[in-house]
Amino acid sequence: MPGLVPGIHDFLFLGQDVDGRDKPGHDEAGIAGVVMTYIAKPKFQHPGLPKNDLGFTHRDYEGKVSTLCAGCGHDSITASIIEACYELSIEPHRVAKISGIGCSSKTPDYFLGNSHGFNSVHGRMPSVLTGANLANRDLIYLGVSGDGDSASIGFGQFAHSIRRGVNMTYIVENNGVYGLTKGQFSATADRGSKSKKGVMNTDNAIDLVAIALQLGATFVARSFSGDKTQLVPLIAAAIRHKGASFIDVISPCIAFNNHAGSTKSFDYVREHNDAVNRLDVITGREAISVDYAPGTVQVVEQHDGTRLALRKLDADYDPHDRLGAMTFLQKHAAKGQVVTGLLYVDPDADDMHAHLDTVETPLNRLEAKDLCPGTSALEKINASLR
Ligand SMILES: Cc1ncc(C[n+]2csc(CCOP(=O)(O)OP(=O)(O)O)c2C)c(N)n1
Ligand code: SF4
Ligand SMILES: [Mg+2]
Repeated sequence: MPGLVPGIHDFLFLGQDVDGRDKPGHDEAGIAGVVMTYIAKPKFQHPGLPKNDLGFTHRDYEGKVSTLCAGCGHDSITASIIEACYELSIEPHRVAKISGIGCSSKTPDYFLGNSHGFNSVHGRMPSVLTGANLANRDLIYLGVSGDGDSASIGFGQFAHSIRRGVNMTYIVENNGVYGLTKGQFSATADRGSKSKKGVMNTDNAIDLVAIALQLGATFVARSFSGDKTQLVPLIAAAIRHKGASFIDVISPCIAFNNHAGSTKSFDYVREHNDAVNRLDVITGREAISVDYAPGTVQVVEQHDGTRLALRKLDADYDPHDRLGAMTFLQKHAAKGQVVTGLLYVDPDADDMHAHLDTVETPLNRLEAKDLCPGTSALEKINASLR
C-alpha cells in the first residue's frame, strides 16, 4: 500500500490546511495548484481472492489509497486492522471508526471503506465515540488516535473514556511526535530522546499503557506496527472484548522520528522489545490462526465465549493480574525495555451500559412513545425528586 503516492507533506502547501484537509472554498477537482487529498481504489476484485465466512475478501475491508509517507508505521497498523476484521468476518456496516486529527487519525480513511466513520476534532475522539456508543450500543467501535491526539491535547478525554469502561477498541498509533505538524515532541516521547534536529527532550514521558491500567481498562496491550503476527490477534481479541480495550502501538514516523537517538525508531524498538506472550484468537467458530505450539498455550475464556490463547514466553507472566502488570511494566521500563503483548485482560468485564443500566435497544430504534412517555410520567418523576 505505501509508496503509491507522495507523502502527506508534499500535499500540505498545495491548498490544504495543517490538518491535511482541503482549504475552505477548494473543490475536490481542485483549483490551480490544489491536489486531491485521496485516491479512490478501483472496485475490481480478482475472482480468485480468498473469502471469509461472509464471502468477503480483504478488499472489502480496505479503504482509500493511503496518502501517508511511504513506509509510515501507521500504514502497517491499517493492514493489521484490515486483517483482523477480515479474520473475524465482521460485517463492515456494523463498525463505527472514529478518530481525531493527525496522520494517525487520517488512517480510518484507508480501511473499512464501507463502515461508519467520523473524523472529529484534535483530541476529541473519545467523547464523540462515547456519545455514539451511548446512542447505539449495537455497533463495534474503533477509536483511532495518535500520541499527540491522546496523550497531549486529548489526555483528559482519553482518561475519561477509559475509566467509564466504554465498549471500544482504542488504538493509539504512537510515534512520539506530532507527525502531521512536522515532528514536535509529543507527551509520549521519552526523556532524553533526541529530535531529528538533535534537540533533547527534557520532559518526562506519559506511558498510556500504565495510565490505562491505572484507570481500569479491562484489556490492555502494547505492540509494534512492524509485528503483524502479534498485532493482528491483539486487535481481534480487543474487538471481541466487552469493555474498554486499549492498544498502544509503537509506530515509527519515518519522516521525523526514525533516527539514532529516538526511542520510537524501528531499530530502537526491535532491539528493546520484550514480548510477554504470543497469542492467537480462536473464535467460537473456527481458529483464526493455527500458528501456536501445543503445550505452551494458556487459554483465556472471554465472557462471550471467545477464547484467547496465550503463548507465554515468560513462564510466570499472568495477564489477569492488574497490579502485577503495572509492576512488570515499570520494572522493564526502568531497564529501557518496551514490553509488548497482552498485559492485562479481565475476561468478565462489564461496559459503560452495564454500569449505567441503560436500555438494551439503540436509541434510534426506540419509538416516540418510549422516548417521550408523556406528561403523567414526567409528573411522577418530578414528584419522586421532590
Ligand atoms: C485544536 C488543535 N490544536 C492543534 C492542532 C494542530 N495539530 C494537528 S495534528 C497535531 C498533532 C498530531 O500528532 P499525533 O496525534 O501524534 O498524530 P501523528 O501525526 O503523529 O500520527 C496537531 C498539534 C489542531 N489541528 N487542532
Ligand atoms: S506520521 Fe510521519 S511518516 Fe507517517 S505520514 Fe506522518 S509525517 Fe509521514
Ligand atoms: Mg504522533
